[in-house]
Amino acid sequence: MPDQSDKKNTPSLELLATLYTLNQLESAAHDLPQIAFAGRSNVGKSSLINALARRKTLAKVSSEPGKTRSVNLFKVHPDGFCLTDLPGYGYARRGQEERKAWAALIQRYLEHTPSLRALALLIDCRIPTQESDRIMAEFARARSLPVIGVLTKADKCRLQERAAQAKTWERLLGDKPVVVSSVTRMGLDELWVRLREAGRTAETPLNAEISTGAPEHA
Ligand SMILES: Nc1nc2c(ncn2[C@@H]2O[C@H](COP(=O)(O)OP(=O)(O)OP(=O)(O)O)[C@@H](O)[C@H]2O)c(=O)[nH]1
Ligand SMILES: [Mg+2]
Repeated sequence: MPDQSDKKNTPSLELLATLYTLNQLESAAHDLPQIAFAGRSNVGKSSLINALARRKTLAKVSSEPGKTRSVNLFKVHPDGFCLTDLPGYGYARRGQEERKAWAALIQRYLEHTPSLRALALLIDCRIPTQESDRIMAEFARARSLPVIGVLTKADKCRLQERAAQAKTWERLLGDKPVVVSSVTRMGLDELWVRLREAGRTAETPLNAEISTGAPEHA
């Protein structure tokens, strides 16, 4: 049972918008900085958002892949940036038309959200690297979008397996992934630190000049 001080230090999340269509995406025009949670269907994106918020039903979760069908923006308090829960990619059993519509929604979101500051790329620690994950990592690299690698479902994975996956992803992303479990809460504090750092960079360009320590002119 987490103690009260832990709860006080954990930011809270508020559902800000649920967007189903390209039109809604365009008209929403949210200019708050955003960190998108991307990953294959069933990797645990929505569960991780719930675990980060210490809430059970904030984001919709299902054991059946393809649960999240919309782009969902959760505002982080008190920081002011958003975590964006995306539909998962790579779910073969959906109809082709539906998969195309989702892919278009995800792509449009990623390509046309100027306030997107980073991508949290979620990878199931039990599943070998998939082409779709590599494509997503390459997409971010090509746009100089920072990627926070997140290995999910650590509770289901042996230590050795996790370490091997972490190495592979460190090579691909150039940075160590955070290993998490939404069940045991492993790695969540570390992930919050990484997310808050990435969310904060949104504010640095303006302030950076001011906080360099350069002497002021009278
Ligand atoms: N054991 C374990 N199960 C998890 C964990 N995270 C998620 N799950 C389970 O994995 C399944 C899928 O979780 P979701 O959070 O809905 O996955 P998602 O990535 O949002 O899936 P889509 O919305 O379909 O893209 C659910 O049955 C969750 O309970 C975890 O850390 N450990
Ligand atoms: Mg989901």
